[in-house]
Amino acid sequence: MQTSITLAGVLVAGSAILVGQYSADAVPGGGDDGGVAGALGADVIVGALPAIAKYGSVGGTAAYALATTSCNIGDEVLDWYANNNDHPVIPQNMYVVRDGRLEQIGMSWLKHGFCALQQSLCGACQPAGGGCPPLLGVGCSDPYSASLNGQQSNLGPRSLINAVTGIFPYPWGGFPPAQSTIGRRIQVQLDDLDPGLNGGARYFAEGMYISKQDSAAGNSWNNASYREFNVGSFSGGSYNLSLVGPTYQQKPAIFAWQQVHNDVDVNSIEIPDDGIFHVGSRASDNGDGTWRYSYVVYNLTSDLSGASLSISKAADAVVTNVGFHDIDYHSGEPYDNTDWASEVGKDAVTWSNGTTYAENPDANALRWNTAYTFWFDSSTPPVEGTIELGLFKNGESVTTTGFVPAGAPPIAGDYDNNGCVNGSDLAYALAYWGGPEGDLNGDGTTDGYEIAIVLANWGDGGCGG
Ligand SMILES: [Ca+2]
Ligand SMILES: [Ca+2]
Ligand SMILES: [Ca+2]
Ligand SMILES: [Ca+2]
Repeated sequence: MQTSITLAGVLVAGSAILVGQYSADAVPGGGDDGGVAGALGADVIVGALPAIAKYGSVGGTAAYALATTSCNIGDEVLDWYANNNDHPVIPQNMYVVRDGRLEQIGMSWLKHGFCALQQSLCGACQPAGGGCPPLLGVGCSDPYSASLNGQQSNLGPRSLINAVTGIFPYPWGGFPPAQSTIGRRIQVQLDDLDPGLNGGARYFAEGMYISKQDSAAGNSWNNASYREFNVGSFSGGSYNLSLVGPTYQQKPAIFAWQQVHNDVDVNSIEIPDDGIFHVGSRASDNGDGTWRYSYVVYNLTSDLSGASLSISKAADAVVTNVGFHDIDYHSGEPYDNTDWASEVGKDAVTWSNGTTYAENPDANALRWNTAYTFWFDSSTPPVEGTIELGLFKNGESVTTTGFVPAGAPPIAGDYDNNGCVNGSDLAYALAYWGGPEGDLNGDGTTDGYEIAIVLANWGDGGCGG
């Protein structure tokens, strides 16, 4: 297998500590995303995503489940008790990269762990017991098949989990029974998979574990991994999906965007006493005098959650085609799925859910293990600038950097610097006639050449002459 080729863009230089199985099936993550591999304490990761199960569709919504093999790469035994909250919970997601950006297109409820085999996917295992004990030994791995992760009776809601602490009420209740076929499983729209509607698209599945022991040890930064899949033929009410290539360990699927488009910039925000966001940005030339700006904000473990995104811009950057894509909760989760509204201001483009936590705790927030996508076109090329993320539960905000629209380049002949060329600038050129002030071509004088520039650029910048 030629995995060494695909590794180049993923393994960061200087990432000396590698864990996991370095093979055609898995690419080990390193300590480059906010933590140190092999940290002390219990440390669960997703070592492999080996299979997908499919369940047909209802009304255009298809259901799938993703097999996940976890590893304990820490130095303490990891609790895995089924009948209390001392066990991991396991969300599964799907994403697509199309039209130059990554979008989350599928989301499941949480599979609750219920005993662990003691296998050796990630290396030497010190078994914590025989058979399937309620513990995962140091160095050991535990496989959950796709059908187990799709077992509706053992899937619980995301909304009860604090992703920072890994704590949730157990037993949980008060939710409607699972709808047959699609309830609680990864739900994805058939239109998002249809090859006729998604030419050139690439697809990625993501699995994650949350465990309160792993969280308490400060080891939850590495709990998501992703793997590519292909969309095949249609049968039994949905598309057949096949996983391809390695599992990228300890990296959420936002890094697949960077894998497909190497001009994606990803920066991480670690909020003290809360969790981690990854913020990706990309700017590409549309070839028609405009640039497309795309942003993905992925909440890995923040309980505060996101409520708004603001992209700084130069005042004269003309912004059009503003877009937004979220992922809708389902199967009885309490959350509102209303899309965020956008506003193009003078100095920023902003999306917001338009409310506060106090007003509506179930508003559409960017909660843990979800990615929202934002985009627009601008008349100007990119510079590095400020991206501000508003936090839902405390109303504060955090910032990082990424590609943002620069100001318009100066127009030759715009002597009064008002962004356009017209009679005012012609008057300047005539006033400068014969002298060095106003010279545009380095010959030390303002003459017919400068008048010609003013006339050639007449009306540029939008003042219409
Ligand atoms: Ca971990
Ligand atoms: Ca929505
Ligand atoms: Ca002017
Ligand atoms: Ca001149």
